[in-house]
Amino acid sequence: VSVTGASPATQFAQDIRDGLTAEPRYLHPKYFYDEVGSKLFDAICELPEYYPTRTEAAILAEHGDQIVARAAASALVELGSGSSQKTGFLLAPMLRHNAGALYVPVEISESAVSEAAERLIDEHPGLRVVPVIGDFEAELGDLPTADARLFAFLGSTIGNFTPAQMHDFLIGLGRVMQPEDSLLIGIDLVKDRAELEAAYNDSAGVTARFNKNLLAVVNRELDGDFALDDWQHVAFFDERDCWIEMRLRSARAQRVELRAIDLTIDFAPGDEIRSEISRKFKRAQFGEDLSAAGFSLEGWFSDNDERFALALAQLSSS
Ligand code: SAH
Ligand code: AVI
Repeated sequence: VSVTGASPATQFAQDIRDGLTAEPRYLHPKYFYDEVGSKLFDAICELPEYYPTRTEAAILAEHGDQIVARAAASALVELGSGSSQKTGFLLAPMLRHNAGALYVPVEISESAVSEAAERLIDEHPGLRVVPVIGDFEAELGDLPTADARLFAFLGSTIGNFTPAQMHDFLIGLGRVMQPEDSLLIGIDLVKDRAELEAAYNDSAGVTARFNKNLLAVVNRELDGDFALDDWQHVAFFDERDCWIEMRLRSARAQRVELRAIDLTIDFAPGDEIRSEISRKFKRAQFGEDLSAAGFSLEGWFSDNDERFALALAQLSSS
């Protein structure tokens, strides 16, 4: 099983060069997740301020059975599965209906997926796991087939796409899905600014370490010399675009060299690099976004405070 595209190393070098020479500068958030970054993300999920993970887990605990029953699926394809902490809420009911159910995690972080696969096989006897290590934004090659598959994209990772990227991603997904398949998407909902901003500015500083780890990844892969202590973590809610924006801000005048790609960049004090956006959604708009990409919204599961939601969708029948 494979995904197609340029070799990961070439793609990485190209993406970093493009992002750091663009105006404004950016880095692609998929590069957060080396082994250290994946562990830091897991630590974020445990933070008191980071409500999305525990809220989504509670929704899945309550509605997982019903979601799986409605999808009538014998395979779960999970995009950006990470350490698969919430996946059991879908796998357990699936295995009750179909003892030979199949789990297909699609993940860029090999370390996260191999640990998760071992644990899940231990916890769910009979489960078959076929990991796909690769980029879910690339053409999704030959995914395993089944009578009906449930595609899951949890954690509001879809919010890390711009609106245009999200549209293209959904169109691509529609092409690899069959009419019998279903799609479950976790989305973080618009709420009070203070609560949103606290989730990305935790008092223990874990999100700041996660953000700066992106520079450590670039240093390692491209023989770079970003000095992590000379960069500040910035995260704020941009009301106009309705997203949290994370940036890395240069604390002083500095020159950075990425020797492997012969790139030298001078940063002034206060210069910034955008490292992530994390969109916050509203139900009506999300339904429209789904239909614009050829899906219809079939189910909506949320917590009482409407902090987070799971949208269940199918390909529109036309
Ligand atoms: N689904 C988990 C993890 C979310 S973190 C949860 O809900 O907690 C986002 C995950 O998506 C990370 O594990 C990261 O490695 C993966 N990821 C991000 N961009 C990716 C890409 N383009 N292709 C494949 N995986 C990606
Ligand atoms: C994976 N993704 C949905 C997380 C988010 O909230 O956008 C990544 C993250 N960034 C900072 N904290 C968590």
